[in-house]
Amino acid sequence: VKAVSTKNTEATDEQIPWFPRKKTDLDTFADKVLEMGEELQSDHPGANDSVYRARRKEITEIAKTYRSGQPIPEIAYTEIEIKTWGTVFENLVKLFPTHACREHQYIFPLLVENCGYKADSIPQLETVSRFLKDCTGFTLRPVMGLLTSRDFLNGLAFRVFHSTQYIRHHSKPLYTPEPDVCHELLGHVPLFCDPDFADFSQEIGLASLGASDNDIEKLATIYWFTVEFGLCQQGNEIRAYGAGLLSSYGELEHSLTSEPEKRVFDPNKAALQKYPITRYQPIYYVAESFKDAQAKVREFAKTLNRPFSVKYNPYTESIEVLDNK
Ligand code: HBI
Ligand code: FE
Repeated sequence: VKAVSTKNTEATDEQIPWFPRKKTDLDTFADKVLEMGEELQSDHPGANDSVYRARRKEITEIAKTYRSGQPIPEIAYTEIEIKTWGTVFENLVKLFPTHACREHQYIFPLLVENCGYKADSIPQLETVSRFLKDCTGFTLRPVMGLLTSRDFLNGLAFRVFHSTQYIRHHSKPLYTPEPDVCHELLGHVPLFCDPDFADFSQEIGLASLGASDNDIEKLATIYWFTVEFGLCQQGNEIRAYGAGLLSSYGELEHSLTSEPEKRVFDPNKAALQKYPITRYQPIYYVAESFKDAQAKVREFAKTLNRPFSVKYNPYTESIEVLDNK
């Protein structure tokens, strides 16, 4: 194995970018956030609301000081926040029976029963994380905002999903320009409860460890077309499994109409596909199954240029680096 940098540095020909070797290494990502972490961009619905900004700061402070293994502190959500959640919740549950994939439909009632998913209360990340751990070994870890693609994908290698804990601004309950607790809990969490989907997601994460910047870009694009905006074939029907769809009333409906183009999932093609981020997707990829998607991503990962392979050891919660590719 070539020299592995000990700091977070850019990839060079001689150097493999630093990557976390054990789960606790993810603590180093805690205060590394991109835009809209503590400071909201001017076009954000909450940008000029000082009460909202102060609230965000209060909540992101938890993520900043969180360390691996600790219970995630509870948030006493306000009436306004709960009302926003309720609006999103009520709208989405109307579409789930006809639009969500069978894995989502199977787990959703269990989240209602075990984690208190309902319109008039926002589930706590700690409660959800414990349930998720029982299902697939995935856990949640609070995050201040958007991480780099590299850091975010690296977390998946350890079956860790970085989750925001704050909620979108109440002025636009069905819109958010960034992940929030509605997107994480209603979109992502149900799928991470599925063993095949969990394996698929970890596969992308493992491929991202020590990958070149160019390969990170490809893996992030595959993540976009699967974990965020994926559709899947279920019998004669196409259904949604991507969290960006399952947490957006408008796009969930749009995705299953005949308007957007639907293509069979092929990571080699999806990795290079351009996509818009501020409007509904014009193209969706349809997976045959999560097992099939995982096998395809594993084959794809072998074509990336990384001079070693990795294996996750769940007993030590650490990565084993294998010299041969
Ligand atoms: N960071 N906190 C957080 N949540 C995400 O969903 C997220 C991210 N960073 C990058 C990202 N998603 C994706 O767009 C891909 O780049 C992996
Ligand atoms: Fe997401």
